[in-house]
Amino acid sequence: MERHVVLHLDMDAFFAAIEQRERPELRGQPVLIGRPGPRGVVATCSYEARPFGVHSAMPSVTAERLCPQGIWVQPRFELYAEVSRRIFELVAGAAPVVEQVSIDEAYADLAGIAPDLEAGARLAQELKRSIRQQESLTASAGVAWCRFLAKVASDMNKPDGLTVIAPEDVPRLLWPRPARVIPGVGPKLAARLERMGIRTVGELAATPAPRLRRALGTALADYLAERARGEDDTPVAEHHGRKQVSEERTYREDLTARAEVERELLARAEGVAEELRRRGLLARCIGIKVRDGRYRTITRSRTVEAPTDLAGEIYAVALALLRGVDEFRARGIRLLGLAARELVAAHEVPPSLFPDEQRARARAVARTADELRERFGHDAVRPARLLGRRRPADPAEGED
Ligand code: TTP
Ligand code: MG
Repeated sequence: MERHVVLHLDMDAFFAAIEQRERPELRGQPVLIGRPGPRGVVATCSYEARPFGVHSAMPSVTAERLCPQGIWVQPRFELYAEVSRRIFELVAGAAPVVEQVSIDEAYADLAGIAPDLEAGARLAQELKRSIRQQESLTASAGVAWCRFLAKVASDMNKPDGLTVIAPEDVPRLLWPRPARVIPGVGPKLAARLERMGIRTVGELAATPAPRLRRALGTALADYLAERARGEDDTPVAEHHGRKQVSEERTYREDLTARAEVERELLARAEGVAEELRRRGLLARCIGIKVRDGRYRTITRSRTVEAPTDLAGEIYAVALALLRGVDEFRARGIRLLGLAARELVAAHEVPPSLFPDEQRARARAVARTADELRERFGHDAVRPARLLGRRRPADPAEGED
C-alpha cells in the first residue's frame, strides 16, 4: 500500500481552555467543566487541575474531593461547537483530506503536500501556530506514517506538543506504552491481556502469534499484533460529514393492515442497510418517523447494542419502535420513514473479543446480495416477504 503521512490533531483541555480564554480570571486556575454535586460528571478540566488526579467522565463528587479548590464552570456547548467549527475550517484549509472524529480531534492525510515526516512536522507546526493566532488556543499534534501512530504521538507531549513517530521509533516510543493505547483495548480486554502477562504494547508485540490467536481468536489477535508493530492501513476518510442514512415513503392511501405496514418497514430497512454497506458505515442508532392521515408526526429512536448495517437487525429495532406507537397504526399511516444515525466507519470498529458467528454469516450473505444486485439489477435479490409487493409508493418521497 502506498504510504501517506498522517497528522492527528487534538485540542488541549478543549472546553476548559476556551473558558480560560473567555474569562481571564480563570487563567492559571484549576477549572472543572461540569456541574458539582452528586449527579454531575466532569466533562474536562484545565491542566492546572490534572495533577490532582481529576479527569474527564469522573463523578463530580470525586473531583470535589480530589481538588476542593477547583473552580466549577457550567459548560457552554454552543460556544465550544462554534470554536470547533472555526478550528476545523483552518485544518481543512491546510490539508487535502480531513476526517474530524470528535469536537476537538481530527486526522488529516497529508499525501501530496508532505512527502516525508519532516515535511509533515513542519505543516503541523504551521497549523498549530495559526490555531494559536486565530483562536488563542493550543493543540497537540502527532505525525506518523499511519493513523494509529499519529494518534499515539499527539497524546505523548500534551499540552502544546508536536511529536513525530518514525517506524524506527516504535520500540522506543510505542512499546513502553500500556496496551490500552490501542483502540478497542478497553478495561475488559486489558484485564484479559494482563492475565496473559501482557501489559505493554511491547509485550504484546513479543507474544508469539499462535499464542495470541489461541487466546483471542484470529481476527482480534492479528489486529492487536498489527497495531503493536505500529502498523495501521486504515485510510483517513472524509465521510464524517454524513449525519444519517434514511428512507421514507408517503402513501396515496393510508396503510392500515399490520402486514402491509411491516412489509413497508422491512423494505425501508433493506434500503437503509444496503446504503450503509455501500458507504462502509455502521449505525449506532435507529429511528422511525410515522405520520397519520391528519398529519400528526411521531419520531422515535433507539441506540443499538452493536453498530449495525444489517437489514434484519435494523428492522427488528424499527418494529419495536413502531409497536410503541401502536395507537398511530390504528388511525392509518400516511408516511413511514426509517433512519440510521450516529454513523461510524465500519473499519473503525475493532474486531470483537467475542465474535458473533451468526452475525458474521449474516453480513457475508448481505454483501453477496449487494454484489448480485449490483450485477443483475436491484430486484434481483429481495427478502421473500417483499416479493409481490403491490401497493405502489407515491413518488413524492421525503415529504419534508
Ligand atoms: P478530550 O480531547 O478527550 O479532552 P480535552 O481536550 O479536554 O483534554 P486533552 O488535552 O487531554 O485532549 O475531549 C475534548 C472535549 O470533549 C473536552 O474538552 C470535553 C469533552 N468531553 C466530555 O464532555 N466528556 C468526556 O468524557 C470526554 C472524554 C470529553
Ligand atoms: Mg483534547
